[in-house]
Amino acid sequence: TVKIKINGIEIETPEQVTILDAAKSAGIHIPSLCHLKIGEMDYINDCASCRICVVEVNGQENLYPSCETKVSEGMEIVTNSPELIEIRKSILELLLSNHPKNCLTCSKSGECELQKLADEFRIKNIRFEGEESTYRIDNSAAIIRDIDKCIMCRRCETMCNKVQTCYVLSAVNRGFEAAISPTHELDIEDTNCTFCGQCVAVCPVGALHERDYTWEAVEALADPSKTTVAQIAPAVRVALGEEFGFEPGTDVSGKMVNVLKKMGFDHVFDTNFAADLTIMEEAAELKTRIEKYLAGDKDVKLPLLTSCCPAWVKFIEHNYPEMLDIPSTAKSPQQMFSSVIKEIWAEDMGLRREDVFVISIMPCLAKKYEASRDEFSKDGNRDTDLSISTRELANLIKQSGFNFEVLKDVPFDNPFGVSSGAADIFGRTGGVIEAATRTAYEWITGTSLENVDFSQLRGLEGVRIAEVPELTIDGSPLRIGIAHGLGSARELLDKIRNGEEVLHAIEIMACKGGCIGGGGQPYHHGDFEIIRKRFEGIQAVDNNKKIRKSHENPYIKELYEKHLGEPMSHKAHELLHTKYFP
Ligand code: HC1
Ligand code: SF4
Repeated sequence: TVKIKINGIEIETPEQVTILDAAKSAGIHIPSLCHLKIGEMDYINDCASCRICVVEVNGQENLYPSCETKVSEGMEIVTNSPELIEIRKSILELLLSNHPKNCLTCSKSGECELQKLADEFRIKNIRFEGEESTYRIDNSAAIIRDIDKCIMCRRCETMCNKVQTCYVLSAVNRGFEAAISPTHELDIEDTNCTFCGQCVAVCPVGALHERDYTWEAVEALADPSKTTVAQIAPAVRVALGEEFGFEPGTDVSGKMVNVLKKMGFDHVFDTNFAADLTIMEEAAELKTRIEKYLAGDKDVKLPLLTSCCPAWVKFIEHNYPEMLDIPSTAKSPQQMFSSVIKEIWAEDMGLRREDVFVISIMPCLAKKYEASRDEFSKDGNRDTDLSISTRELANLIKQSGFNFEVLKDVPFDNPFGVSSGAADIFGRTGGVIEAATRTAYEWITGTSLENVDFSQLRGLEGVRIAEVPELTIDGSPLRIGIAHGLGSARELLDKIRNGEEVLHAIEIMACKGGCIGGGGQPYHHGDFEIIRKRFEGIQAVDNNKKIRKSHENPYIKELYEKHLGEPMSHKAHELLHTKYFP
């Protein structure tokens, strides 16, 4: 450790930490903007470009960016002199001089880190008036780039290239023309972007944001010719509350159902039901592949990859086209749900599919893109008509004027409102494969599984490999791989391709933490504790469920008895499986 002084206070701190980190652990706040460090995500944006965090060191005239200057023995640091405050104000004014002033109508208003600093430093006029750079708006089904608002902090670039290894965003042009953009200034839709939305999650301003469909939702709810159906993803329920003052991880399902009904949804169903359905198909597929493998079938493909994350699916389509025969062909729960609604439930209700309007509420931006894929529509009518994020739902609730905090709990509607705990954990990393293992164990061994908690599959390391000794294949335990974050996915896939790892099943989720850390969730502003609490919240929901195995969901059994026959039946294939495109 070294001894330093910050603003006259003596502090002992580990060597090799930055002044910013040393100050933070001593409870001293130094404002910063471009800097972001989320250790658990292996994410550090340390380009030191904004200079808001400069400090005085040992009385020198030169100022040092505290985000990249390391502490050393005896250092005397000042973080808050009148000169520093004036310099920070000037930097903010310079940034604002080339920034649109339409904060009131900006998608990030209220969450914008630049706006927050401008407020804290009481910027009331901008001394440096001049030209402003203008770019075209890049619109896609999921993400909008409004580069006029970009402050060149490079956070998105770091996220996309270093954490997600998608290499879509980088700096182009020079000087006043400089911008963060896809190469050749392509539209994001024409690149390898997976729409994971993680760049949006770290953008401090409104330069990157989701395509907002709240108005389309309002219109559908007001249209008397439409029967509106909501389906809500597992991870939404433990994060939505954050927008209304609840602790991260609080399960607000009951209030959410209540408010959606008050807002006019005719039916409020649970995507979790379809997560159970996904397990029926994926576990059956895993069992079949393992049986074929044991029978010596050389063509059988193992490991089986889970396929419910659309950003991950797009990633493998772009980057590993030769491996497209290993993902499960099961559609994601979002898409299974919408197929069942439009092709089975609508008929049972005496409705035409065009009369039913399905709105999915997802923690994810890639779900908007998934819903728009051609294979998920019939005669121009989409299976999932709209997909909105947790943030958009929070906005809709705020607009509706209902007092969310005090609403009573109301259960989901049936028949698609009951789910097992296995479905809840879909929302966190490792959950889909744990859910599949619970069911596959019983189907493969023919015995009942007493302890459903496969704790070896849990955790937050980017790549995890675990064995399930209870379930042996050819005398060796079932070997499972788990990756979250697309960079970790790449690491795992490379090992499989090189033959370094031999696994039976793999779960991949594009976002760190799984869907709980999705690009459509309330902003975490770099605080991974929030994601950890959502993780614990979702686990608690599973722990408290009476039914914790997907195949024990009584409504799932009924759906197979009445409509689908067996998992992997002809009908199940028609409605619940899909294809991938290189
Ligand atoms: Fe997910 Fe899924 S778990 S992909 O993370 O399989 O978005 O929550 O809805 O479809 O169920 C997301 C979450 C979600 C699907 C399910
Ligand atoms: Fe990169 Fe994901 Fe952003 Fe696309 S959505 S640009 S893949 S970080």
